[in-house]
Amino acid sequence: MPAMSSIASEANVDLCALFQMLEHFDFALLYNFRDGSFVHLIGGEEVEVSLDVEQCEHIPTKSIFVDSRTKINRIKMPPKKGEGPKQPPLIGRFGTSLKIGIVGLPNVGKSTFFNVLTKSQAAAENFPFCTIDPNESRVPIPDERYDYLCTFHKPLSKVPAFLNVVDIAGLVKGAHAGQGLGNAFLSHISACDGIFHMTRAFEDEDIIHVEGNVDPVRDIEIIHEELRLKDEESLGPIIDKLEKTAVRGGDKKLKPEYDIMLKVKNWISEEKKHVRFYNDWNEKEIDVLNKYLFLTSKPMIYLVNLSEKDYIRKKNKWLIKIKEWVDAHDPGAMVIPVSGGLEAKLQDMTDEEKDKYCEEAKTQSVLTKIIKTGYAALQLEYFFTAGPDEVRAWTVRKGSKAPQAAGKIHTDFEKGFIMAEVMKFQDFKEEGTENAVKAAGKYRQLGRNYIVEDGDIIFFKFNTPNAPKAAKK
Ligand SMILES: Nc1nc2c(ncn2[C@@H]2O[C@H](COP(=O)(O)OP(=O)(O)OP(=O)(O)O)[C@@H](O)[C@H]2O)c(=O)[nH]1
Ligand SMILES: [Mg+2]
Repeated sequence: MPAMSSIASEANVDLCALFQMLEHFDFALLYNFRDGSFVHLIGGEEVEVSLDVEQCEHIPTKSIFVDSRTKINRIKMPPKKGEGPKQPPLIGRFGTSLKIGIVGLPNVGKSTFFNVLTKSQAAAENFPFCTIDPNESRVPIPDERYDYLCTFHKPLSKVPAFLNVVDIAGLVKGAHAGQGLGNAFLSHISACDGIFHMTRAFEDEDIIHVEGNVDPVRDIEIIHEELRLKDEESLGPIIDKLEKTAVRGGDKKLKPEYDIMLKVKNWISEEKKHVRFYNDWNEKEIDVLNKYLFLTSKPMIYLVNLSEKDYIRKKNKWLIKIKEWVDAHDPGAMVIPVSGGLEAKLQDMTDEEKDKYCEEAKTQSVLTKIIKTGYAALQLEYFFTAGPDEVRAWTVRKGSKAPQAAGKIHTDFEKGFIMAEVMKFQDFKEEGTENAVKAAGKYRQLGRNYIVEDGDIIFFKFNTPNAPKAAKK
């Protein structure tokens, strides 16, 4: 791995000028086109040489070309707590039983990935359209806090949080018009709330590629276009119907909805964009979008399927191209490199074998990160109830208030809500016991406006006659 200076000098870049330029950046990443490697530069001074494709997902939009071979991408530092960018608008079904679908061209490794993710046995063979009916399974969310609580309480019953994942048939060009599995496929995506978009960046002549060669950027565009065209098609009858009632029928109540749908139509059909690319939908617009649940409004996470070798060495010529494409078209979306082959291999090993293999290859599985990212993309989080009877994670929508969270356990908890007694996991771990947390003044009694935070350990107090006993701790 060459030092930053050698890359820069190879590229005939004036180092002083380069550093001056970097002073404006928090953190930068220098990309060498010749070997596809990365170099990190921090604050324009310290040079930390490391190669880390995982960082790809943090690279936002702005890029500066230094010359034809070398390029600097600006990287924003992770936002400080409380001052992060505002969350993208939440468009989608309300509820907590949400699912995320694995979408992509046929034969790119979706079922292989689904199997390792969910420890399932869905058919994954080397021919397009191996999957026809969707396979659905749920994956427990790995969480050290949950593990700690289980070890601490040794409860009779343990219930972690789950991510529901659906393995969907491959999509080909023309699917919106019925090609391949066409509309059936698209309706399976429709039933999902988020998308793991899997692309193939591994070369293997034995594995059939429906487009003839490996080109994940082209493949991403094919999928995007199919989803967009399907939304365009769905829009037609919606607008016709609204026009009939709201415009010609004079139903004034529906006029705002009609106007909103015209705006959506313009965005999808004229601008040729996905619904979620527009960040400024207002509340009324979101209400309408939530009614129709367009395919292109679903949050998308890009999974780049690499060969084991590329994944381990963290290099692949497509990664930066994919990242650039995503930044330009779907800003803010995550790109996560994965190797279905490696993950499948690791899964067949014992824990010791796995540790040894990963240590020797200097690599690690990325499944946990993918699961957590998928869950967060659905804007879900969980709180815990914990005690000797049960340790349990309860899924809620981000931003839920205490009574709503209580309602997840039992509707009576919500109706008769008195207060939430809340411990932060970190306090519990540091203090050692609930009593110690209380003694340290960190056990809080909070009212109905308290917004539950991920990982809170909560005991609800409520008063409803004839209700079951309070949530067990
Ligand atoms: N070399 C290599 N082959 C892979 C990898 N992942 C999957 N494959 C192979 O690619 C073929 C297709 O894999 P599947 O998981 O069935 O692909 P799919 O995307 O579900 O395909 P459809 O259901 O037909 O859309 C199988 O022969 C897999 O063994 C990988 O990371 N590397
Ligand atoms: Mg499949």
